[in-house]
Amino acid sequence: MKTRAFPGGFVWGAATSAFQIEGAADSRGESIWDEFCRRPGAIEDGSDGRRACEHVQRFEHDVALMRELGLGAYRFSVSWPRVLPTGRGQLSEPGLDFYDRLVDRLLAAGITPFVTLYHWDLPLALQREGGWTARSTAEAFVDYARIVAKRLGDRVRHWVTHNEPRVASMVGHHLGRHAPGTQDALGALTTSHHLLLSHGWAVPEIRALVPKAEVGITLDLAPMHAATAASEHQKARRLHDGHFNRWFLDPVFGRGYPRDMLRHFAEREVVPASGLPAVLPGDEDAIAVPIDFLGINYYRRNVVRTESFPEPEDEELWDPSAPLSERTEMGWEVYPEGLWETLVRVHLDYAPSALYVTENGASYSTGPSEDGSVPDVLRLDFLRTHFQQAHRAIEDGVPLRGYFVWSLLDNFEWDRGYTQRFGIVWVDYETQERRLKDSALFYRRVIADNAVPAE
Ligand code: IFM
Repeated sequence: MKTRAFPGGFVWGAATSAFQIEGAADSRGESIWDEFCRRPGAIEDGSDGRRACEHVQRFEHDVALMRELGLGAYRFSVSWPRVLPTGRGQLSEPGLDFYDRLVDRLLAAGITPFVTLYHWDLPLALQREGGWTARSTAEAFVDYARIVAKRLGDRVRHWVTHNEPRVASMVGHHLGRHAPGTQDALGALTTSHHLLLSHGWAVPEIRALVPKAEVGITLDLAPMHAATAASEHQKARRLHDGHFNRWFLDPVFGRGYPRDMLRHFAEREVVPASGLPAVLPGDEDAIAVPIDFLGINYYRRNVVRTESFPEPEDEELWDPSAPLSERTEMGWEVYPEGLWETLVRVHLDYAPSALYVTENGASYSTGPSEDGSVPDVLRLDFLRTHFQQAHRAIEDGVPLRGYFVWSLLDNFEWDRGYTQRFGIVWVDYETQERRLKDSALFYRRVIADNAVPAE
Protein backbone atom coordinates (compact mmCIF):
# COMPACT_ATOMS: atom_id res chain seq x y z
CA MET A 1 0.00 0.00 0.00
CA LYS A 2 1.26 3.49 -0.86
CA THR A 3 1.85 5.59 2.24
CA ARG A 4 2.88 9.12 3.12
CA ALA A 5 5.70 9.19 5.66
CA PHE A 6 5.86 11.76 8.43
CA PRO A 7 9.16 13.34 9.48
CA GLY A 8 11.31 11.42 11.97
CA GLY A 9 10.50 12.37 15.56
CA PHE A 10 6.92 13.31 14.75
CA VAL A 11 4.91 12.99 17.97
CA TRP A 12 1.82 10.79 17.83
CA GLY A 13 -0.37 11.13 20.88
CA ALA A 14 -3.84 11.12 22.33
CA ALA A 15 -5.54 13.65 24.57
CA THR A 16 -8.02 13.74 27.44
CA SER A 17 -9.00 16.20 30.15
CA ALA A 18 -9.40 15.82 33.89
CA PHE A 19 -13.10 16.49 34.37
CA GLN A 20 -14.02 14.35 31.37
CA ILE A 21 -12.30 11.16 32.54
CA GLU A 22 -11.03 11.29 36.11
CA GLY A 23 -14.11 10.72 38.26
CA ALA A 24 -13.08 10.42 41.95
CA ALA A 25 -14.98 13.59 42.65
CA ASP A 26 -14.97 13.02 46.40
CA SER A 27 -11.21 13.28 46.57
CA ARG A 28 -11.03 16.78 45.07
CA GLY A 29 -12.60 20.18 45.53
CA GLU A 30 -15.67 21.18 43.56
CA SER A 31 -15.37 22.89 40.21
CA ILE A 32 -17.78 25.06 38.25
CA TRP A 33 -18.63 21.98 36.22
CA ASP A 34 -19.84 20.06 39.28
CA GLU A 35 -22.21 22.90 40.00
CA PHE A 36 -23.26 23.32 36.38
CA CYS A 37 -24.10 19.61 36.14
CA ARG A 38 -26.53 20.02 39.02
CA ARG A 39 -28.46 22.69 37.13
CA PRO A 40 -31.65 21.09 35.80
CA GLY A 41 -31.50 20.68 32.03
CA ALA A 42 -27.88 21.85 31.69
CA ILE A 43 -26.55 18.43 30.65
CA GLU A 44 -28.37 16.58 27.90
CA ASP A 45 -28.59 13.24 29.72
CA GLY A 46 -28.61 14.68 33.22
CA SER A 47 -25.20 13.14 33.93
CA ASP A 48 -22.08 14.53 35.58
CA GLY A 49 -18.36 13.87 35.97
CA ARG A 50 -18.44 12.26 39.38
CA ARG A 51 -17.57 8.83 38.08
CA ALA A 52 -16.72 9.39 34.41
CA CYS A 53 -14.07 6.84 33.31
CA GLU A 54 -12.74 6.27 36.83
CA HIS A 55 -9.36 7.19 35.46
CA VAL A 56 -7.99 8.09 38.90
CA GLN A 57 -8.51 4.49 40.00
CA ARG A 58 -7.63 2.96 36.62
CA PHE A 59 -4.80 5.13 35.33
CA GLU A 60 -2.28 2.29 35.37
CA HIS A 61 -4.50 0.25 33.12
CA ASP A 62 -5.06 3.29 30.89
CA VAL A 63 -1.33 3.87 30.55
CA ALA A 64 -0.96 0.21 29.62
CA LEU A 65 -3.52 0.78 26.84
CA MET A 66 -1.55 3.77 25.62
CA ARG A 67 1.53 1.64 25.51
CA GLU A 68 -0.30 -1.05 23.60
CA LEU A 69 -1.17 1.58 21.02
CA GLY A 70 2.43 2.74 20.83
CA LEU A 71 1.58 6.33 21.76
CA GLY A 72 4.60 8.59 21.90
CA ALA A 73 2.84 11.22 24.00
CA TYR A 74 -0.19 11.72 26.16
CA ARG A 75 -1.83 15.10 26.68
CA PHE A 76 -3.88 15.30 29.87
CA SER A 77 -5.04 18.15 32.06
CA VAL A 78 -4.46 18.71 35.73
CA SER A 79 -7.60 19.37 37.75
CA TRP A 80 -7.04 22.65 39.58
CA PRO A 81 -9.51 21.69 42.37
CA ARG A 82 -7.74 18.35 42.84
CA VAL A 83 -4.52 20.22 43.56
CA LEU A 84 -6.02 23.22 45.36
CA PRO A 85 -9.54 22.31 46.51
CA THR A 86 -10.57 25.93 47.03
CA GLY A 87 -8.45 27.37 44.25
CA ARG A 88 -5.70 28.87 46.37
CA GLY A 89 -4.09 28.35 49.75
CA GLN A 90 -4.19 24.86 51.19
CA LEU A 91 -2.96 22.33 48.66
CA SER A 92 -3.92 18.69 48.53
CA GLU A 93 -0.93 16.35 48.73
CA PRO A 94 -2.95 13.31 47.60
CA GLY A 95 -4.13 15.35 44.61
CA LEU A 96 -0.61 16.25 43.56
CA ASP A 97 0.50 12.68 44.25
CA PHE A 98 -1.94 11.40 41.71
CA TYR A 99 -0.30 13.44 38.95
CA ASP A 100 3.12 12.43 40.20
CA ARG A 101 2.24 8.78 39.85
CA LEU A 102 0.61 9.31 36.47
CA VAL A 103 3.70 11.07 35.12
CA ASP A 104 6.01 8.38 36.49
CA ARG A 105 3.89 5.69 34.95
CA LEU A 106 3.88 7.43 31.57
CA LEU A 107 7.63 7.91 31.58
CA ALA A 108 8.18 4.29 32.55
CA ALA A 109 6.06 3.34 29.53
CA GLY A 110 8.14 5.59 27.26
CA ILE A 111 5.28 8.08 26.79
CA THR A 112 5.98 11.82 26.92
CA PRO A 113 3.54 13.74 29.12
CA PHE A 114 2.05 16.99 27.78
CA VAL A 115 0.35 18.76 30.68
CA THR A 116 -2.53 21.16 30.19
CA LEU A 117 -3.03 23.36 33.23
CA TYR A 118 -6.57 24.55 32.59
CA HIS A 119 -9.22 22.59 30.77
CA TRP A 120 -12.28 24.43 32.11
CA ASP A 121 -12.69 23.03 35.65
CA LEU A 122 -12.28 26.22 37.67
CA PRO A 123 -12.48 25.67 41.45
CA LEU A 124 -15.97 26.64 42.51
CA ALA A 125 -14.64 28.75 45.38
CA LEU A 126 -13.01 31.06 42.82
CA GLN A 127 -16.24 31.34 40.86
CA ARG A 128 -17.85 32.66 44.04
CA GLU A 129 -15.30 35.50 43.84
CA GLY A 130 -16.24 36.34 40.28
CA GLY A 131 -14.49 33.51 38.45
CA TRP A 132 -12.68 34.49 35.28
CA THR A 133 -14.43 37.84 35.12
CA ALA A 134 -12.22 38.81 38.08
CA ARG A 135 -8.56 39.67 37.55
CA SER A 136 -7.76 37.94 40.85
CA THR A 137 -8.54 34.58 39.19
CA ALA A 138 -5.75 35.20 36.69
CA GLU A 139 -3.43 35.82 39.63
CA ALA A 140 -4.61 32.64 41.36
CA PHE A 141 -3.98 30.70 38.15
CA VAL A 142 -0.34 31.76 38.14
CA ASP A 143 0.11 30.52 41.73
CA TYR A 144 -1.53 27.25 40.79
CA ALA A 145 0.66 26.92 37.67
CA ARG A 146 3.73 27.49 39.81
CA ILE A 147 2.71 24.74 42.26
CA VAL A 148 2.18 22.21 39.49
CA ALA A 149 5.33 23.21 37.60
CA LYS A 150 7.39 22.92 40.76
CA ARG A 151 6.07 19.46 41.44
CA LEU A 152 6.13 17.94 37.95
CA GLY A 153 8.69 20.11 36.22
CA ASP A 154 11.60 17.77 36.89
CA ARG A 155 9.88 15.25 34.60
CA VAL A 156 7.43 17.19 32.42
CA ARG A 157 8.86 19.47 29.74
CA HIS A 158 5.75 20.19 27.66
CA TRP A 159 3.15 22.54 29.08
CA VAL A 160 -0.08 23.96 27.72
CA THR A 161 -1.43 26.82 29.81
CA HIS A 162 -5.01 26.87 28.58
CA ASN A 163 -7.24 24.71 26.48
CA GLU A 164 -9.58 26.57 24.12
CA PRO A 165 -10.02 29.90 25.89
CA ARG A 166 -12.67 30.73 23.29
CA VAL A 167 -14.93 27.97 24.52
CA ALA A 168 -14.28 28.73 28.18
CA SER A 169 -15.14 32.39 27.64
CA MET A 170 -17.73 32.58 24.86
CA VAL A 171 -19.55 29.29 25.31
CA GLY A 172 -19.37 29.39 29.11
CA HIS A 173 -20.06 33.09 29.68
CA HIS A 174 -21.99 34.33 26.69
CA LEU A 175 -23.90 31.42 25.20
CA GLY A 176 -24.19 29.90 28.68
CA ARG A 177 -24.11 26.35 27.34
CA HIS A 178 -21.03 25.52 29.42
CA ALA A 179 -20.13 26.27 33.02
CA PRO A 180 -20.53 28.69 34.64
CA GLY A 181 -23.56 29.15 32.38
CA THR A 182 -23.80 32.93 32.34
CA GLN A 183 -25.08 34.96 29.38
CA ASP A 184 -23.19 38.18 29.39
CA ALA A 185 -21.35 39.40 26.29
CA LEU A 186 -19.03 41.78 28.12
CA GLY A 187 -18.39 39.16 30.83
CA ALA A 188 -17.34 36.72 28.10
CA LEU A 189 -14.87 39.19 26.57
CA THR A 190 -13.53 40.05 30.02
CA THR A 191 -13.11 36.35 30.71
CA SER A 192 -11.23 35.83 27.47
CA HIS A 193 -8.86 38.62 28.47
CA HIS A 194 -8.20 37.21 31.93
CA LEU A 195 -7.61 33.75 30.51
CA LEU A 196 -5.08 35.11 28.02
CA LEU A 197 -3.50 37.34 30.63
CA SER A 198 -3.03 34.42 33.00
CA HIS A 199 -1.40 32.55 30.12
CA GLY A 200 1.00 35.43 29.54
CA TRP A 201 1.85 35.66 33.22
CA ALA A 202 2.27 31.91 33.69
CA VAL A 203 4.64 31.24 30.77
CA PRO A 204 7.74 32.89 32.31
CA GLU A 205 6.94 31.35 35.70
CA ILE A 206 6.85 27.87 34.21
CA ARG A 207 10.06 28.51 32.29
CA ALA A 208 11.77 29.65 35.48
CA LEU A 209 10.84 26.41 37.23
CA VAL A 210 11.18 23.82 34.48
CA PRO A 211 14.50 23.08 32.84
CA LYS A 212 14.17 23.16 29.03
CA ALA A 213 10.46 23.81 29.25
CA GLU A 214 8.38 24.05 26.11
CA VAL A 215 5.31 26.10 26.85
CA GLY A 216 2.37 26.92 24.64
CA ILE A 217 -1.36 27.50 24.56
CA THR A 218 -4.08 25.58 22.75
CA LEU A 219 -6.66 27.42 20.65
CA ASP A 220 -9.63 25.89 18.90
CA LEU A 221 -9.52 27.32 15.42
CA ALA A 222 -11.82 26.90 12.47
CA PRO A 223 -11.70 28.16 8.91
CA MET A 224 -14.54 30.56 8.19
CA HIS A 225 -16.04 30.31 4.75
CA ALA A 226 -18.65 32.69 3.40
CA ALA A 227 -21.79 30.94 2.21
CA THR A 228 -21.82 33.02 -1.00
CA ALA A 229 -19.82 35.78 -2.65
CA ALA A 230 -22.44 38.31 -1.55
CA SER A 231 -20.83 41.19 0.30
CA GLU A 232 -22.94 40.69 3.43
CA HIS A 233 -21.68 37.12 3.69
CA GLN A 234 -18.10 38.23 3.10
CA LYS A 235 -18.42 40.86 5.81
CA ALA A 236 -19.96 38.34 8.19
CA ARG A 237 -17.15 35.92 7.41
CA ARG A 238 -14.56 38.45 8.46
CA LEU A 239 -16.41 39.26 11.68
CA HIS A 240 -16.78 35.65 12.65
CA ASP A 241 -13.17 34.97 11.86
CA GLY A 242 -12.36 37.94 14.08
CA HIS A 243 -14.47 36.67 16.90
CA PHE A 244 -13.55 33.00 16.69
CA ASN A 245 -9.92 33.02 15.56
CA ARG A 246 -8.27 36.45 15.50
CA TRP A 247 -9.56 37.53 18.92
CA PHE A 248 -7.23 34.91 20.38
CA LEU A 249 -4.48 34.58 17.77
CA ASP A 250 -3.75 38.31 17.46
CA PRO A 251 -3.00 39.03 21.13
CA VAL A 252 -1.05 35.80 21.61
CA PHE A 253 1.16 36.73 18.66
CA GLY A 254 1.73 40.31 19.75
CA ARG A 255 -0.82 42.22 17.71
CA GLY A 256 -3.18 43.10 20.54
CA TYR A 257 -6.92 42.64 20.25
CA PRO A 258 -8.14 43.13 16.68
CA ARG A 259 -9.21 46.75 16.14
CA ASP A 260 -12.07 45.87 13.81
CA MET A 261 -13.56 43.62 16.48
CA LEU A 262 -13.23 46.24 19.20
CA ARG A 263 -14.97 48.70 16.87
CA HIS A 264 -17.67 46.16 16.16
CA PHE A 265 -18.22 45.46 19.87
CA ALA A 266 -18.31 49.20 20.58
CA GLU A 267 -20.87 49.79 17.81
CA ARG A 268 -23.05 47.16 19.45
CA GLU A 269 -22.49 48.82 22.84
CA VAL A 270 -20.90 45.74 24.34
CA VAL A 271 -17.67 47.55 25.14
CA PRO A 272 -17.02 51.29 25.45
CA ALA A 273 -15.40 53.10 22.51
CA SER A 274 -12.26 53.33 24.64
CA GLY A 275 -11.86 49.54 24.52
CA LEU A 276 -12.28 46.57 26.83
CA PRO A 277 -12.17 47.94 30.40
CA ALA A 278 -10.39 44.84 31.74
CA VAL A 279 -7.32 45.53 29.59
CA LEU A 280 -4.83 47.48 31.69
CA PRO A 281 -1.56 49.02 30.49
CA GLY A 282 1.01 46.28 29.94
CA ASP A 283 -1.53 43.46 29.62
CA GLU A 284 -1.21 43.06 25.88
CA ASP A 285 2.58 42.90 26.20
CA ALA A 286 2.23 40.22 28.86
CA ILE A 287 -0.05 38.14 26.63
CA ALA A 288 2.40 38.47 23.77
CA VAL A 289 5.10 36.54 25.63
CA PRO A 290 6.91 34.33 23.10
CA ILE A 291 5.71 30.73 23.17
CA ASP A 292 7.49 27.56 22.14
CA PHE A 293 4.53 26.16 20.27
CA LEU A 294 0.92 26.79 19.44
CA GLY A 295 -1.54 23.96 19.97
CA ILE A 296 -4.44 23.82 17.54
CA ASN A 297 -7.65 21.92 18.15
CA TYR A 298 -9.40 21.34 14.86
CA TYR A 299 -12.79 19.75 14.36
CA ARG A 300 -14.68 21.47 11.51
CA ARG A 301 -15.05 24.52 9.33
CA ASN A 302 -17.77 27.11 9.70
CA VAL A 303 -19.82 28.36 6.78
CA VAL A 304 -21.03 31.83 7.57
CA ARG A 305 -24.34 33.13 6.37
CA THR A 306 -25.33 35.43 9.19
CA GLU A 307 -23.88 38.27 11.16
CA SER A 308 -25.73 37.58 14.38
CA PHE A 309 -23.81 39.05 17.22
CA PRO A 310 -21.38 38.48 18.82
CA GLU A 311 -21.47 34.73 18.53
CA PRO A 312 -24.30 32.93 16.86
CA GLU A 313 -25.46 29.61 18.13
CA ASP A 314 -23.10 27.12 16.58
CA GLU A 315 -25.80 25.73 14.34
CA GLU A 316 -25.83 28.92 12.31
CA LEU A 317 -22.20 28.38 11.45
CA TRP A 318 -22.42 24.84 10.27
CA ASP A 319 -22.87 24.10 6.66
CA PRO A 320 -26.52 23.10 6.47
CA SER A 321 -25.97 21.78 2.96
CA ALA A 322 -23.55 19.06 4.11
CA PRO A 323 -25.38 15.74 3.90
CA LEU A 324 -25.93 13.98 7.22
CA SER A 325 -23.52 11.22 6.26
CA GLU A 326 -20.76 13.82 6.18
CA ARG A 327 -21.34 15.00 9.70
CA THR A 328 -20.27 13.48 12.92
CA GLU A 329 -22.85 12.78 15.59
CA MET A 330 -22.12 16.20 17.06
CA GLY A 331 -23.62 17.51 13.81
CA TRP A 332 -20.23 18.86 12.77
CA GLU A 333 -19.35 18.71 9.11
CA VAL A 334 -16.46 16.40 8.23
CA TYR A 335 -14.04 18.71 6.43
CA PRO A 336 -10.44 17.46 6.51
CA GLU A 337 -9.14 20.15 4.13
CA GLY A 338 -9.95 22.65 6.85
CA LEU A 339 -7.14 21.25 8.95
CA TRP A 340 -4.64 21.95 6.18
CA GLU A 341 -6.14 25.38 5.63
CA THR A 342 -5.93 26.23 9.34
CA LEU A 343 -2.36 25.04 9.72
CA VAL A 344 -1.18 26.90 6.63
CA ARG A 345 -3.04 30.07 7.59
CA VAL A 346 -1.55 30.14 11.08
CA HIS A 347 1.90 29.41 9.71
CA LEU A 348 1.70 32.19 7.10
CA ASP A 349 -0.10 34.80 9.21
CA TYR A 350 1.48 34.25 12.63
CA ALA A 351 4.59 32.09 12.06
CA PRO A 352 4.77 30.18 15.37
CA SER A 353 8.06 28.31 15.63
CA ALA A 354 6.25 25.01 16.17
CA LEU A 355 2.70 23.71 15.97
CA TYR A 356 0.93 20.71 17.39
CA VAL A 357 -2.54 19.48 16.58
CA THR A 358 -3.45 19.13 20.23
CA GLU A 359 -6.91 17.73 19.43
CA ASN A 360 -8.67 16.25 16.46
CA GLY A 361 -11.28 13.55 16.42
CA ALA A 362 -14.92 12.72 15.90
CA SER A 363 -18.01 11.62 17.76
CA TYR A 364 -19.55 8.38 16.52
CA SER A 365 -21.43 6.06 18.83
CA THR A 366 -20.45 2.76 17.16
CA GLY A 367 -20.24 0.13 19.88
CA PRO A 368 -18.98 -3.44 20.20
CA SER A 369 -20.31 -5.91 17.65
CA GLU A 370 -20.96 -9.61 18.33
CA ASP A 371 -17.41 -10.64 17.55
CA GLY A 372 -16.16 -8.20 20.17
CA SER A 373 -14.65 -5.72 17.76
CA VAL A 374 -15.72 -2.08 17.61
CA PRO A 375 -15.94 -1.33 13.88
CA ASP A 376 -15.89 2.48 13.97
CA VAL A 377 -15.15 2.84 10.28
CA LEU A 378 -16.34 6.43 10.13
CA ARG A 379 -13.89 7.52 12.82
CA LEU A 380 -11.10 5.58 11.14
CA ASP A 381 -11.82 7.40 7.87
CA PHE A 382 -12.06 10.70 9.70
CA LEU A 383 -8.62 10.23 11.24
CA ARG A 384 -7.05 8.91 8.05
CA THR A 385 -8.21 11.86 5.98
CA HIS A 386 -7.19 14.39 8.63
CA PHE A 387 -3.75 12.79 9.02
CA GLN A 388 -3.36 13.12 5.25
CA GLN A 389 -4.13 16.83 5.43
CA ALA A 390 -1.62 17.26 8.26
CA HIS A 391 0.96 15.56 6.08
CA ARG A 392 0.09 17.89 3.22
CA ALA A 393 0.61 20.89 5.51
CA ILE A 394 4.05 19.60 6.53
CA GLU A 395 4.95 19.22 2.86
CA ASP A 396 3.88 22.83 2.42
CA GLY A 397 6.38 23.92 5.05
CA VAL A 398 4.25 24.06 8.22
CA PRO A 399 6.38 23.23 11.29
CA LEU A 400 3.89 20.68 12.62
CA ARG A 401 5.61 18.59 15.27
CA GLY A 402 2.88 16.29 16.51
CA TYR A 403 -0.74 15.20 16.55
CA PHE A 404 -2.98 14.27 19.46
CA VAL A 405 -6.16 12.38 18.72
CA TRP A 406 -9.18 13.42 20.73
CA SER A 407 -9.80 11.32 22.60
CA LEU A 408 -8.06 8.34 24.08
CA LEU A 409 -11.25 7.25 25.83
CA ASP A 410 -14.97 7.80 25.36
CA ASN A 411 -15.77 10.35 28.04
CA PHE A 412 -18.00 13.05 29.47
CA GLU A 413 -18.72 15.43 26.60
CA TRP A 414 -19.68 18.51 28.62
CA ASP A 415 -23.24 19.71 27.99
CA ARG A 416 -23.82 16.61 25.85
CA GLY A 417 -23.02 14.31 28.79
CA TYR A 418 -22.26 10.74 27.77
CA THR A 419 -24.39 10.92 24.60
CA GLN A 420 -21.31 11.56 22.46
CA ARG A 421 -18.38 9.19 22.11
CA PHE A 422 -15.09 10.61 20.86
CA GLY A 423 -12.81 7.81 22.08
CA ILE A 424 -10.61 5.52 20.04
CA VAL A 425 -11.10 3.26 23.05
CA TRP A 426 -14.65 2.18 23.88
CA VAL A 427 -15.69 2.61 27.51
CA ASP A 428 -18.56 0.70 29.04
CA TYR A 429 -19.61 3.18 31.72
CA GLU A 430 -21.31 0.51 33.83
CA THR A 431 -18.47 -1.99 34.02
CA GLN A 432 -15.68 0.43 33.10
CA GLU A 433 -14.42 -2.11 30.59
CA ARG A 434 -12.19 -0.59 27.90
CA ARG A 435 -11.96 -1.98 24.39
CA LEU A 436 -9.81 -0.82 21.48
CA LYS A 437 -11.94 0.35 18.59
CA ASP A 438 -10.87 -0.33 15.00
CA SER A 439 -9.75 3.31 14.80
CA ALA A 440 -7.31 2.60 17.63
CA LEU A 441 -5.93 -0.41 15.75
CA PHE A 442 -5.59 1.75 12.66
CA TYR A 443 -3.85 4.45 14.70
CA ARG A 444 -1.46 1.87 16.13
CA ARG A 445 -0.43 1.03 12.55
CA VAL A 446 0.03 4.69 11.63
CA ILE A 447 2.21 5.23 14.71
CA ALA A 448 4.28 2.11 14.07
CA ASP A 449 4.84 3.10 10.43
CA ASN A 450 5.06 6.84 11.12
CA ALA A 451 3.06 7.02 7.94
CA VAL A 452 -0.52 7.28 6.77
CA PRO A 453 -2.03 5.43 3.77
CA ALA A 454 -1.84 7.64 0.70
CA GLU A 455 -5.45 6.96 -0.26
O1 IFM B 1 -14.44 17.21 24.43
C1 IFM B 1 -13.99 18.41 23.91
C2 IFM B 1 -12.72 18.84 24.59
O2 IFM B 1 -12.87 18.95 25.96
C3 IFM B 1 -12.27 20.19 24.06
N1 IFM B 1 -12.23 20.19 22.62
C4 IFM B 1 -13.36 19.68 21.90
C5 IFM B 1 -13.74 18.32 22.43
C6 IFM B 1 -14.95 17.76 21.66
O3 IFM B 1 -16.03 18.62 21.78
